[in-house]
Amino acid sequence: MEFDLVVRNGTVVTASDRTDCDVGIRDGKIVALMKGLPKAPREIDAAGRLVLPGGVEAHCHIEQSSSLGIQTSDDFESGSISAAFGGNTTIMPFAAQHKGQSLLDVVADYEARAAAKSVIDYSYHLIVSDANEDVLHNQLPKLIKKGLTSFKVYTTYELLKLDDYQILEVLSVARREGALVMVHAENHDMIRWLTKRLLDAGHKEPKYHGISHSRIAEGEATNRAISLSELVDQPLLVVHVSCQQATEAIRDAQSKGLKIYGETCPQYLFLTVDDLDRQGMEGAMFCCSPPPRDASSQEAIWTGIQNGTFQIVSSDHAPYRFDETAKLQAGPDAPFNKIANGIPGIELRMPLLFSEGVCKGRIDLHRFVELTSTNAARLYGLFPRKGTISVGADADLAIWDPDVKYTVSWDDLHDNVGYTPYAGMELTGWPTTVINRGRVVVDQGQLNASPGDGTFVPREHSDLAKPRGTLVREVDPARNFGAKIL
Ligand code: DUC
Ligand code: ZN
Ligand code: ZN
Ligand code: ZN
Repeated sequence: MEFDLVVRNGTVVTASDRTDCDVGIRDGKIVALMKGLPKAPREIDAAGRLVLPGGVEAHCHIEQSSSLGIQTSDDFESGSISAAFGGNTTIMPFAAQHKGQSLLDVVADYEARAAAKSVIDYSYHLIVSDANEDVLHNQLPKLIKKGLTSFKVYTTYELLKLDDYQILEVLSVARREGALVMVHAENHDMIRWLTKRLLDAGHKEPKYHGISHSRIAEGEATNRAISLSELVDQPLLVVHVSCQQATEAIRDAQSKGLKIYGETCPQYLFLTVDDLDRQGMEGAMFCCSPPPRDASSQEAIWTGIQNGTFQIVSSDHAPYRFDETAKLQAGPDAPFNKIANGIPGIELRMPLLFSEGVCKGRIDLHRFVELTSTNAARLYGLFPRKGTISVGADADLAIWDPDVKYTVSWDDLHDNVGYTPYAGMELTGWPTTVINRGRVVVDQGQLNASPGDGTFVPREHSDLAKPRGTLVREVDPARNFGAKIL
């Protein structure tokens, strides 16, 4: 058998297996996994290194304009390059609808920009902010058929939020068409009420962002979103979970047998609200929603990672520069509620979890692979093409040096943000070679790909997004006097 590329002598680790073997690659696919493969035109010696599936970054905001019109600093070029250096081979940012826009136009616009610029493979989730009849019953079904099988809804942000009725409508479209709904769960009115009281009392510094976005608001909205999902019998993924209240709500739902999934992010493991309490406006660099919380929340999130409450760890990379173009757009002493919500992290997502999770013994390597690659591929309909190392899968590999030690500095990263919230952390382990569909995108600190080399990956319907088929009485014709609702 002939290969284009052989990765030799590494330890191949997937969510389920660990094998010392070579990886034979032809036409962008993995075609052989065994020791002693014949020589290929290109060879990579992975001795002493770990060969893992490339990361699937399933929550990032790239070349996106916020609901208030603030532009992220990373476009599909810098965003995908930064992702690749951090061990990712697929990114799934959002194609974000603003009210009044056609989702079809929104997707066409993102597709044109991503196709021209991304250096690695990509898909998108949709953000549905205008759940009108045409969007629900015409546009969404069309886009799902094109392989965009997931969408996010918001319970907060004036210009994005859907009400409960609209979320029920979105869930039932997802149920009929086979898509997965993701929810940003925070109680909008609690945040609004706290914000007004804080500002009226003169508390405007960035740290009060953390107070206004209460963990109780996150817990309430998470519970409510789960109830909506239960009523419709349609699975739901709660994204960027930051606190114990929401974690417990998800775990309780799971133990009742509901198909509720959870995602968390590095900012809830490694940052706290104290980071928002910095000199002057510097706390703005750490303002994201939900906000980083406290040490006991960090512990609750680690526990949720360890006990399986969370299926994925994503970056929620929402790159806003700390200058007048983004974080400080509303002025050098803007009140906390006028600061763009979001922090960067696409390149450090996996290195942080590898170092602080695997190297410190909190999770094993298989769990690391699941959380950063396999489960996202499964949830979002990319598996087994992505998310694992098996014959027939795309040759998407990240070859990790598990021993290299370094201090985090933004100068070493490849995004356009100008800072990293994780500066100064001492970490172990880095993905030194990254291969996407057989192309060596990154090797020993060098980028070997050009904008546009990445391709759009249509997604299948995910089994994990299928309804349970166990209907609550209210929607079950056998128990609701025969009324067919779903
Ligand atoms: N939600 C996100 O998903 N990302 C950044 C900010 C936000 O509120
Ligand atoms: Zn967002
Ligand atoms: Zn969100
Ligand atoms: Zn996000």
